[in-house]
Amino acid sequence: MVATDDVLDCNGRTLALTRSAIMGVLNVTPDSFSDGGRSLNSVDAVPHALEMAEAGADIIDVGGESTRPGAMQVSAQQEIDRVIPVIEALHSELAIPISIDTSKPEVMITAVAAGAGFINDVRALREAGAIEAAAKLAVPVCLMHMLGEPRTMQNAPAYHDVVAEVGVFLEARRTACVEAGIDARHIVLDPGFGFGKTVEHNLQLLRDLSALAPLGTPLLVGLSRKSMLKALLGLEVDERLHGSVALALIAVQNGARIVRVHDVAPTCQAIRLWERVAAGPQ
Ligand code: 7PM
Repeated sequence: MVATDDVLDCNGRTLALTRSAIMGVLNVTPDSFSDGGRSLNSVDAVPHALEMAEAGADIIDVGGESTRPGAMQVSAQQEIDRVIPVIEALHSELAIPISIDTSKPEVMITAVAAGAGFINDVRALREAGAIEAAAKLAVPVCLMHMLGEPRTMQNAPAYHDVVAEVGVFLEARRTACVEAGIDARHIVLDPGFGFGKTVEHNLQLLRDLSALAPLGTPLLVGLSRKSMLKALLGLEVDERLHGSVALALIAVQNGARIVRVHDVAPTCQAIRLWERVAAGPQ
């Protein structure tokens, strides 16, 4: 088991993992599905991020590429044009770390130069040049499991044992990253809920999340507003707040150290209350 520090140094800003951390989602994409078009550009995105920080976010995840099945491909330059003004503004207006949600090495390099201190990559640094770029930038990275590619990942995903297979993939990516020179203490793993998974796969991963924790690396989990809430409760995107809070809380109870959420205030309240209960008599 790899020793993990209780704090991550994110380009000079600290992300404490002594308690669960809340990652607020900031989409800077014209086709983002779940924020009702709120964060279309840097003008709207910056106040929204400040609001999330005020509500208790520990880190803001800025993304300029939609990973929605069937979403348009975006060039590195388009992604840079979308996210860099937002990262620069947030870096000057906020004290918490900023995460860049990208798979492209050019975007990682430009974002970290603009003040980002964490790389969230749904492709787990498998794009050409990404692992080398991340190693050189020396910021923490989140490696996520995805079966296939966004365009096709929901076409009848199948596993023999989803928890074991996701675990093997994450372990292999972690090893590849350490061999490429990434500090093991800078690695965070994510089972990738909804990324090439059926509802049953998602439920099994959530149930057995702690089976991924002995990998010795902090787990990040994203369940906020995801379509399993449609499948299980019939909820449309704008109706998924309560279910999302419940799923985030279950994830933390089962070992998640960072939760990636759209609705920071209610998630933060639920998790802080549970932590106080779990802490026992003071
Ligand atoms: C359409 C489908 C739009 C899915 C947006 C999404 C995760 C992530 C996303 C996650 C990490 C969403 C997702 N999900 N990064 N990026 N983990 N690390 O619901 O689960 O936000 S995009």
